Amino acid sequence: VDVPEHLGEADAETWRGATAILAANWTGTHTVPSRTLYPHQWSWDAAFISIGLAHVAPERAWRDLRSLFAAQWPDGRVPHIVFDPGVTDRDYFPGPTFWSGGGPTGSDGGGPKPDGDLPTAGRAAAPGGLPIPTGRTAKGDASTSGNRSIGPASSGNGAGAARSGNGAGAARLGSGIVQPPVHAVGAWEVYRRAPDEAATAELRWLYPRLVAQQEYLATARDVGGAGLAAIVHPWESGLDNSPAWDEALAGVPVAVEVLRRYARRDNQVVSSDHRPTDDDYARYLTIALSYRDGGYRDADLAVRHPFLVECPGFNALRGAAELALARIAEVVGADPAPHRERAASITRQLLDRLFVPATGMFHALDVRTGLHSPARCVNGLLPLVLPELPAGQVASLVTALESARFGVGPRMPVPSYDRSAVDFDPFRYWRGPVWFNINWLLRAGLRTHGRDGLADTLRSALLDLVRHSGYYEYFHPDNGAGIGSPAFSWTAALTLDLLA
Ligand code: 9YW
Repeated sequence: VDVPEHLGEADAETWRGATAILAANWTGTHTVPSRTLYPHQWSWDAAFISIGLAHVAPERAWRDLRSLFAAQWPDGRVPHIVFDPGVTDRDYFPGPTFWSGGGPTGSDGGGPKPDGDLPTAGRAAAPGGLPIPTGRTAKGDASTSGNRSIGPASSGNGAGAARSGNGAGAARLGSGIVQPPVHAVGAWEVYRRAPDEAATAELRWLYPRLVAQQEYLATARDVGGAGLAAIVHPWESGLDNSPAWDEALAGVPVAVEVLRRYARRDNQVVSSDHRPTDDDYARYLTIALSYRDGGYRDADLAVRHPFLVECPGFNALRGAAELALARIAEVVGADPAPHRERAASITRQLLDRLFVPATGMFHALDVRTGLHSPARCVNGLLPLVLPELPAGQVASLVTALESARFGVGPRMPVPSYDRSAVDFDPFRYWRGPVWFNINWLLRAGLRTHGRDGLADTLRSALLDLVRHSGYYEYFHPDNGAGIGSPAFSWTAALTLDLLA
């Protein structure tokens, strides 16, 4: 392992540890977030992972991004999970059978029924994961692994699967929902570390795909009509069980039979105290089934879908992606201006629609009710990544970051939720714990706005966490103890970036 010369022995050890985790989680075509918990490829994880791989194995960074985008749908959406064909719904639920329209997993602990038992009426059975713009469909590939492919119902040419045609490997299927589009930021970070010919060729391949990803979000997902993208599932935010979704979720009926039909698996691998409650999990499945059984169509979402929310984090990252695309456009000979304009307009809409002066933060907006979530969540601080955020809002976000609610201290990074909230929960995922990727973004935002002192404090606090606890998935917000997966890819990757 090549360790940067400026690192002392302790940091060199941290560097080697992080590099080893990324090597262990590399499958040959992509990096899994965690060998034990998340055995497929996750969308926004891939972007953060590429930022770390840029320092130790840029060819793997590009390969990771290619693997993900090889599963892009013809409409531009990038699946939030791209499945490993060797892993079934028994190993991770909801897996390929669920997302491709498969039926209940029964009460036997979560395995999919044989393909022949799956209901087909009214289900989408169209090709998913076609690479754009030059993709081909490999008919029949999907059925050999017992999975049905998914995709926009309108395509209608039968089963198919992603066939990359670019060396990304065998056919892989994806889910039908998305995650925050941080990939242009990732691609730009990888490129700028080593802007050689090979990297330029990678940018050329990715650019039209990244643009299509952004276009999908800007058009099909503009349910509110103001230029902000709506998420159709809490999982699309990346902050799965954040209190930001509580009000919108409360409007979704709890269909207990859903839980009986589909056995959870997440709370069998991880302590159930850390995971969403059964009621919320039933709602997650109900929302996913609504979207899936509507063929993943986005038309008329406003009248038929039970969860539609404008997330400040998701939209801020869309804006950051446009700015990264402007830089990429300059390298590949495209026009950067439309990307800058889009970023400016996203910034304006965020201010208009999601900033709540009374709290001095951004809040999620329920498109169905027109109401803001009252919760102060860390996604409400993420617009700090936007360079055109006006000084007044920057100042109020920094005030929140320095307040007792989020308190960046010399020893502790930013928690996922307001520490003073009555339902702040130090163990339950996005309802309190500290997450590395969010803090990495906040640090970048602080630097963008010239708040270098606070940015440095945050960096030291993050590095202290991994030095003392290891490369965990998330961390206890009071004592810094590691929780979840102990060998988590984005924690390792972003540690490399902080050290480099
Ligand atoms: C799950 C993979 C994913 C992240 C999400 C995080 C978690 C998956 O893990 O969700 O099964 O709950 O919430 O942001 O991409 O690391």
